[in-house]
Amino acid sequence: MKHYLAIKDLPSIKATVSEAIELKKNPLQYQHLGKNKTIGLLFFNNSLRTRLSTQKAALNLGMEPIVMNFGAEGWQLEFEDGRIMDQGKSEHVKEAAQVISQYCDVIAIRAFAGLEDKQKDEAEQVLSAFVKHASVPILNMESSVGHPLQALADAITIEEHKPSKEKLKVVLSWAPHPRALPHAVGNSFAEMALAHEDDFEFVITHPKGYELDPKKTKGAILEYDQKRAFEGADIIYTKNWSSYKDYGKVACKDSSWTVDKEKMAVTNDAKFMHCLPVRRNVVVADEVIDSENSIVIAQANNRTYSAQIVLKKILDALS
Ligand code: SN0
Repeated sequence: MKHYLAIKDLPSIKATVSEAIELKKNPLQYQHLGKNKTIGLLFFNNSLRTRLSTQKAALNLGMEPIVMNFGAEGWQLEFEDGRIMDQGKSEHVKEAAQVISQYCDVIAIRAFAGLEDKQKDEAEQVLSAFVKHASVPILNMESSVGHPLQALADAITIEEHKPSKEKLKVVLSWAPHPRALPHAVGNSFAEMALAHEDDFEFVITHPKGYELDPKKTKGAILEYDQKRAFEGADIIYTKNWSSYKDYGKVACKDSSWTVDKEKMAVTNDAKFMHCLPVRRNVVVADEVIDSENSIVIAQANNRTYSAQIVLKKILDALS
C-alpha cells in the first residue's frame, strides 16, 4: 500500500481488522521494519488521540516520529496555484511538501474541513496537495472528508466487542453539539460499515436536513426517528456533524437527540461508541458514557493498532 487516504485504500478491511487484532497481541514484533525510518506528523488542527497514538504506533514499529504544528509554529502555507503571495502566507505547499519529503519517509497530515467552501473541502485541498507534491507515502490523520484511521479503529473495536450474532445492527446517530463539526468521522464510519454489508445492518439516524453526502452513505438505511433506529441495535455510534446540504451550518441543537439511558434501553444491550473528544451531557449523558456498555476507551486504545497496521503496510511496500 502506498498512501492511506481512505478506507478503500486497504486491500481488505476485514483482513486488516484481523491483522490488527493479531498485531495487538505482540505490538513490538515488527520493530525492525521501521528502523532508521522517520515519520513526520503535520498538524493543521488540534489533536490528542491521533497525535499520541500515531506516534506510539510509529515507535512500536521502530520508527522515529517528528511532530510539527502548523497552526502555531509553521509558516502559513499557500495551497492555491498561481497566487501572488504578497499577503499573510509565507511558503507554498509545492516547496514545503518537497522539503519535508527529504526529511521524512512517511508524511502524516491532519487538516480539517474549513466548512465554508464545500468544493474546496471535497477536493481535500491540503491532503491532495501533499499527495501531489511530496515524494513519500501520505497518511490521512483526518482530512476534510474522511478519518480512515478512526474508522479502522472503530472496525477493530466492533470486532472485539460484538455479540455473537450473524448480522449486527449498527447505528450511526447524530447528536447535538454547540459548534459546527466536520463530516469526516461520519463519512469514514459509513464507508467502513458499508464495506461490512454481509455482517452489518447499517442504519443512520439524524434530524431532517442533516443527511451526509449521499455518495458516502449509499446503501445505508436512513431513519429519522432516533428511537426507532435504536430498537434492537447492537452498536450505537454517536457523532455530531454540521449540515452538509446547508454546508457547515448548525441548524439544530435539539437536546432531545442526546443519547441517554432511556434511548439505550430499547437497544439489544448495545455498546456505546464515540471517537472522542465528546461533550458530556450534550452528545451523551454521563449515565451512558460512564456505563459498562460504553467502549470509548477501548476504542481510543485501538487507534494505536489501527495506525500501526496501516504504517506496517506502508513500510512493507517501501522495503
Ligand atoms: C473533530 C471532528 O472531526 O468532529 C475531531 C474528531 C476526531 N472534533 C472536534 O473538533 C470537536 C471539537 C469540540 O469543540 O468539541
